Amino acid sequence: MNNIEDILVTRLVETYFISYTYSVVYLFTHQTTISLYLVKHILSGITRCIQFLSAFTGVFFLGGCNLDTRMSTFVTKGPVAETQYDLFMLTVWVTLGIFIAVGGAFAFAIIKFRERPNDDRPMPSQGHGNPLVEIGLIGASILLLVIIAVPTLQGIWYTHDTPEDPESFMGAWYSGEELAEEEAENPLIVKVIGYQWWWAFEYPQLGITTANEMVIPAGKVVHLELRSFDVIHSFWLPRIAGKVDLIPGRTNSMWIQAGDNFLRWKEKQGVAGPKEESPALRADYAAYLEEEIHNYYYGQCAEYCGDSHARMHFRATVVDNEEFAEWVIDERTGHGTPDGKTWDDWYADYADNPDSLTGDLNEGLKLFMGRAKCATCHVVKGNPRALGVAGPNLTNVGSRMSIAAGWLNHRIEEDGSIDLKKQYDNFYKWIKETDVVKPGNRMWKAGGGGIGELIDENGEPALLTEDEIHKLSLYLQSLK
Ligand code: HEC
Ligand SMILES: [Cu+2]
Repeated sequence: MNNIEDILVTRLVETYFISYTYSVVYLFTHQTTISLYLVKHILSGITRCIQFLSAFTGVFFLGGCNLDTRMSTFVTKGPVAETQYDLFMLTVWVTLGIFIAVGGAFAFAIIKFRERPNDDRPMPSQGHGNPLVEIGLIGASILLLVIIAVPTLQGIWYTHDTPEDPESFMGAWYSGEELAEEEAENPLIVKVIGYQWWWAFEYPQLGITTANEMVIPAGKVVHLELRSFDVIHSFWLPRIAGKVDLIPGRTNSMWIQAGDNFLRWKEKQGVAGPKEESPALRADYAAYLEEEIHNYYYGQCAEYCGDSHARMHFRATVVDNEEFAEWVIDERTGHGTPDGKTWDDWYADYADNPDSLTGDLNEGLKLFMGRAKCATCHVVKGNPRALGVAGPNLTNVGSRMSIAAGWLNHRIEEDGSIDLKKQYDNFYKWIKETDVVKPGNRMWKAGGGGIGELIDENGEPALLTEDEIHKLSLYLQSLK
């Protein structure tokens, strides 16, 4: 979809550059051959060479443009991004029209009225404006602005007002048990909270919180509430929707949807009327939706927010209804102890006889709760004492495809699975030198609470050893 327009735009831009190059080449060769202009004016010849080469490089650079990238706004998914794309295209066409009209008049004037050798044409009459032309141009500009403004305003409202789509109501597709009855007629709500430099995603209806990777059901309306913990951030998931700012002290909202709902899909198929509903059609729609599932979208903070702004990414994974329900249960249940003890027993041993807790995972967990201070900033659901909220929620962090707000990736792009070796390396690298991975981040230094400022009993700096980092990394990998 949208392919023809995509191709057209690329071709237009290319054509523009190619014709520009052409005209430069033309002027250049024309003048040299006919009047040995270049010999006479060798310096201006060199300037022309430079102009020519730079135009030529421009063409090469454009050849590298690929519109189908993972953060492309040209290859869109879902109604919000599509609406924004259509608006963009409308603006492109209008401005292209202006460009051709103005550029055409300009080119015409330059060519027609240029000075020629032995030119004895009289000076054209010098006027100071023509009321008809001026009023006409003002009128045309207003008209063009209105043509752009109306759909722009419509688009703003469209993105803001979460549609009432009965098929997206939680009651219609969500099969988990945690849902309160009064939520049955609401869409899924996700609270997005921006922190320097990561994202929290809360699902208030389901009582879960995750970080940096949101999970959403395919083809369903999802209502977003956007807030900020500190400074202004901006939510931008290019192929699905964007951008709305997260502003301190205020809640903004928008909605997103990955893939079309049944109605919109039918419209696109050209099947008219809300009545058209046959099992075969439903099956086709289900097959379409199946393709949307397991799509993985890349997002980014789009408002400069400090040191590691450029490393404040996030992701959205699209799943089907059943997987979504399973994911919710996983997130709610959280994690047990490494060897299946109850947490009470584990903490009793931890206090009285920590040496009895052996093995890499137990060692890792002991560090996590103790010397390394991880639990003071991180929640791990299930663990009754890992309750810190200064950092991302680490429940199931071992199932996520990336860490450090999407900056360290361990997803295998071909099949969407996790590269375990890389995951281990990423955890290791992150714990060892978070300050290098993300300069300025709040985990390394947090006014004496960060892991870059660990101290021993004597108050001496005591950073984590390689062996400790190894065990912590293994422990984090086990959180899945
Ligand atoms: C002072 C609070 C603090 C402490 C202590 C702390 N962290 Fe963090 N942690 C953070 C913050 C803040 C982030 C987000 C950093 C960013 O992406 O900008 C984070 C991010 C992470 C992440 C990446 C999560 C994700 O989804 O991207 C992991 C994993 C992690 N911490 C593990 C640990 C471990 C292991 C320890 C103990 C060695 C630890 N943290 C100690 C605050 C803390
Ligand atoms: Cu930001």
